[in-house]
Amino acid sequence: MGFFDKIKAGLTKTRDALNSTLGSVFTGFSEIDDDFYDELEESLILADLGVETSTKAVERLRKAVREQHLKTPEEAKTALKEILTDMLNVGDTALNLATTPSVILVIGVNGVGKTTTIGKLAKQLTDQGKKVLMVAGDTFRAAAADQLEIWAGRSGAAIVRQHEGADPASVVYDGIQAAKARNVDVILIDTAGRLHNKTNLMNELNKISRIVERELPQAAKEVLLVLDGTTGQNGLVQARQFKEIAGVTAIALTKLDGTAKGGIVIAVADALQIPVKFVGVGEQADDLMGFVARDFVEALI
Ligand SMILES: Nc1nc2c(ncn2[C@@H]2O[C@H](COP(=O)(O)OP(=O)(O)O)[C@@H](O)[C@H]2O)c(=O)[nH]1
Ligand SMILES: [Mg+2]
Repeated sequence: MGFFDKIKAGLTKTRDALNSTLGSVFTGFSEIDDDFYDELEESLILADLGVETSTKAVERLRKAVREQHLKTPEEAKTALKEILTDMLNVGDTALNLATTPSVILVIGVNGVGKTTTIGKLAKQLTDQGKKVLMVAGDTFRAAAADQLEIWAGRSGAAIVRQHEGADPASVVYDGIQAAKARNVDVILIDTAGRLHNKTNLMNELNKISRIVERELPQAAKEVLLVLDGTTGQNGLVQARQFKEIAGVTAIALTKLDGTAKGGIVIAVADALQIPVKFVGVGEQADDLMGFVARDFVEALI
């Protein structure tokens, strides 16, 4: 299955939901009037674009309709797709892997899909011929490292782990030394996500960042925030907190296959102005997809 078909399949629930609301807006109105805009805004909010982003999108559509003299809802639909695509384009969607090694620190709340996303990334990167090392920085539960171990088996990526309860920063230190010794291309760092204690989490992430900065000052670094797409606007609240504490450079939205609220992707990109670089649409390695704004919007509407 190509990218477009796959993202389309992954977004089935969202598209079905949108079709029943948006679809009737675009076919139910013969002209573009205030009622049209009101119903449009309501269906965007229902798809979880959030009030702020939905309002902004509709404002921009009003402007486009005025300036481009659009007459029919069908023309407005095309313009809306352009606007949503543009709102999603907030930066480079490719990972910055410019140096050897480069570092991807993966953060996010418990259960959102961090470890799975790392495993999928490890598989994809090794398939591209890159040498990958995963660091089991979630030392809170041994199961997290075991889970990475399974992905190491699948992908041929190396893994560095310590005992349960070990200091995550020390595991990261070990991982970096191993990566240097073995000429690794990409270091993927897993972390625990216990957001219930913000200060602890902030200290832990700061400590990890300091080690990375000290040991690899020249390396290309990404801080990849993983968000669970099924949590809707809650994900946005989490994202704001992580943005504040960890200098997020990229976002992965997982579990879009399990939600009718895939519009959250647009809300997140727009509200945070951080590029969504990946979307997860299932549990297999190739279910993590590099993000293409235009294809996403086409698959959505
Ligand atoms: N359907 C689906 N499940 C996913 C996706 N990403 C992760 N999961 C599942 O979500 C659960 C939690 O994932 P995990 O990686 O352990 O989360 P972590 O606590 O953030 O490390 C696991 O059962 C994963 O298989 C996805 O894109 N789609
Ligand atoms: Mg995990």
